[in-house]
Amino acid sequence: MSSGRGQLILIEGLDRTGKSTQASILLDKFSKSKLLKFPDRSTKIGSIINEYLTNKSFTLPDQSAHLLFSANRWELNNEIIDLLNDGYFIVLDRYIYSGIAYSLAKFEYAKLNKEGNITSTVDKQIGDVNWLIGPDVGLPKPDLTLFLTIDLQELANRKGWGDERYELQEFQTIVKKSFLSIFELQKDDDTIEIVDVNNKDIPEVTELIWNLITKKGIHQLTNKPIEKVLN
Ligand code: NYM
Ligand code: MG
Repeated sequence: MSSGRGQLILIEGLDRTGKSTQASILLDKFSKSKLLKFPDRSTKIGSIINEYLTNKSFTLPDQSAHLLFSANRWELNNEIIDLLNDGYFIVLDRYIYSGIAYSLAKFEYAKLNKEGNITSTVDKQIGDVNWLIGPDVGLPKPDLTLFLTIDLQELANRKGWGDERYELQEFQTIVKKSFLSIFELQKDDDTIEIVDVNNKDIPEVTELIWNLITKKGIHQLTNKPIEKVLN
């Protein structure tokens, strides 16, 4: 019988790229698995985040909003560690890279002086990747991160955006650039994989993802220690 801990698999991407669909398909491939979605709106901090995302007249400094998303991850820190040690495979639907990418995108977006209640400030912290990663340092680091990427044209053809804060085509264009610039900075990190989902249906994307997972041995229990996010 094999022993060891389960692994932490993160699916990242823009809104409407199929993250949640793929995350739930992936869960069924493991006998012990758990889905965690960030932001987790069910916690105390999550309920403030939900208010921020859904109520455009509820404003917060961008620094505060950023720290709340990180604080929400810390609310689940012990649960993640315990589940992994208990042999669960955890699939994360968004996590630390969404945290950096969406905040960083606000900095660029604010420079365009657009309406739309996306952002409240253009303070330099929000454009500083080192500041942005700071509060997440020490959280469990995913064993594998899959970034689902898509052409913005194809994304625009998918059925409508919701009307939460951030769900604007023009903003998502900038978020995509932010994600790619963050992954460029991490290009020597072999736990990060960019998955091109253009012109692919759901089973094709699942196959791509599953091939990556098995090739890297992420589908098996492991004895490696749980890594931590570093800056
Ligand atoms: N989001 C998500 C952030 O801005 N920072 C974060 O740290 C995380 C985890 O929340 N537009 C944003 C991205 C999304 C929004 O997420 C709500 P979802 O997956 O649509 O519920
Ligand atoms: Mg959304």
